[in-house]
Amino acid sequence: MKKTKLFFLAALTSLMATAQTTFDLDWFMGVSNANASITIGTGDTVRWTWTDALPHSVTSDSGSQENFDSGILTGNGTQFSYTFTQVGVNPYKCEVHSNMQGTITVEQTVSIDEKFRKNISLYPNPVSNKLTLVSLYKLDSYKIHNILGKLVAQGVANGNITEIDMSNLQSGMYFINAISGELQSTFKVMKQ
Ligand SMILES: [Cu+2]
Repeated sequence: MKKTKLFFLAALTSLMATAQTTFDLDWFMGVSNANASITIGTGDTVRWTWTDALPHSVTSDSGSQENFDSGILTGNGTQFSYTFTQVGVNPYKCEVHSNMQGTITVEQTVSIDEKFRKNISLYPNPVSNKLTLVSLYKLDSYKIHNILGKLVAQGVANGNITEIDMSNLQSGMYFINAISGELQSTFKVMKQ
């Protein structure tokens, strides 16, 4: 009985650990390198969506681990997907606009929780007033606990970029809990 349960748990864990993800990136004139760059696991797919009416391509650059090229496509809502299978670094660009570029970093497949965590950044830290949370997963909500574990603030997150006003919190260490569906991750932030 015990062995069966353990086996089931192990099977479930390995299933979760290899779940593949599709990451969405907006692709448009003026996109920043940071917003066009992402860390994924082997077997994950990146899907670029054209969000302006200009012609663009998604084209791997020299030195890229894998070769991919959408060709030059035009049209708001146009999409190009590519599944990365090799560990490595993939700089890419738009062949029409040389300032549109980013990097897809592919690591050995990691759990969804790890991917979630790796694709969230918070700044500034330490923070005085406004904390910005950038996540490639669209966030639903956030919670802030103090060092004693007391919930001191919470709110609805606003998709990929969430701004949190921390101006009325006392100085000290806080734990920011970023939540997206079933996924959540906690980050330490110092309030000045
Ligand atoms: Cu372009």
